[in-house]
Amino acid sequence: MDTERIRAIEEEGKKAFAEADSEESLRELEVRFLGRKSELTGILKGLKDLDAEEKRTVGPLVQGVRVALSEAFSAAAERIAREGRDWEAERIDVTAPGVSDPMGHLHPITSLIHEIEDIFTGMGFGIADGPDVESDFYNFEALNFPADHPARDMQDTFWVDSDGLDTRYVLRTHTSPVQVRYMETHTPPFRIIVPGRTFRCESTDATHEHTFHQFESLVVGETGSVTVGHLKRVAETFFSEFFGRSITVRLRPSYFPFVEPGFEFDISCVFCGGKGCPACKNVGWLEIGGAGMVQQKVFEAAGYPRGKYQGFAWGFGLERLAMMKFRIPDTRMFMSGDLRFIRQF
Ligand code: FA5
Repeated sequence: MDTERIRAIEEEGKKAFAEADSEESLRELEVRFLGRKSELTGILKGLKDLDAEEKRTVGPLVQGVRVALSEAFSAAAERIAREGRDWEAERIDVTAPGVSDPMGHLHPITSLIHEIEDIFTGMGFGIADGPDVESDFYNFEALNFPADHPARDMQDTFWVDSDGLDTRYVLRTHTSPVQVRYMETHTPPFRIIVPGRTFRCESTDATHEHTFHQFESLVVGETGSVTVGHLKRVAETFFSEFFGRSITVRLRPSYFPFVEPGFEFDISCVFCGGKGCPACKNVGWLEIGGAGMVQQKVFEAAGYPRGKYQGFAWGFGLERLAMMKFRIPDTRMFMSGDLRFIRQF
């Protein structure tokens, strides 16, 4: 075996790989020097026919050349890849300001619920909730709206198709049903708030939506321990903190079947402080929601003995409150899904 020839192949191959200047020519050289039909592979295949003495000298020599040529090939491939790169195009300006991904954020109503929950939990209130799809019993019956009672017309109702069910279901028209649900499983004294989504089947306008949010509050204790005075004081404390200014609450007699006495409650105008301005139509007060002392019939529906407990409840619309806080002219904006509106919060 011609060991000179083997060394010559090594020299030739190394030189050729070092001079290769394109991927294409490199591939051709790989076939020529390392391929299945290359001279070197031929020599490797012929090793088996050599005698033992020759095998010992030629074998390691051919293998060594093969390794050396493989390395020369890899080095050339790396060099060509490097030379072929457009460094200018790949330049990275490490001093350029970063581009941040767009981040979502909470809906203004959700943020408001969190804010209100913070204020109330600070006053020792717990937070309760109930289902959006509610039975007639909790939404009406247990709250002293008997079937066919005209008071049911106070709240235009979305009835859920309840064929085949043993009770009728509605999309809850207010958060008050949670009062009864909570009382069924808790014994006074307690104080809770109930933020939640509510639905009414009514024509929409700037102050009416079919889907909106209410905020219920319920405080119950032994008879004589919870009064209308507490209701007024808690409401004033909450609204003053919420609006960041001193707020007075005014109660006007009103009717809700589940409270007695019942009130509409207003707060002193958050814009003019009660002097009179366009926002409060010059009366100095803003209507907020309904309130009252819990009807004994509601306690009874929840399984409490008549006369043992006394409590107050109120419920108000969150969107209306948000409209005052952020000076939003139309309640329908909250549910519009319009990002131009949502992004302002
Ligand atoms: C009620 O829903 C009673 N459950 C409130 C209550 C609770 C009274 C506890 C006594 C004791 P009313 O139907 O007035 O009451 O609704 C309360 C508030 O929900 C309203 O003052 C208003 O702020 C808001 N609201 C009612 N309907 C809509 C509507 N369609 N769109 C937006 N807000 C509404």
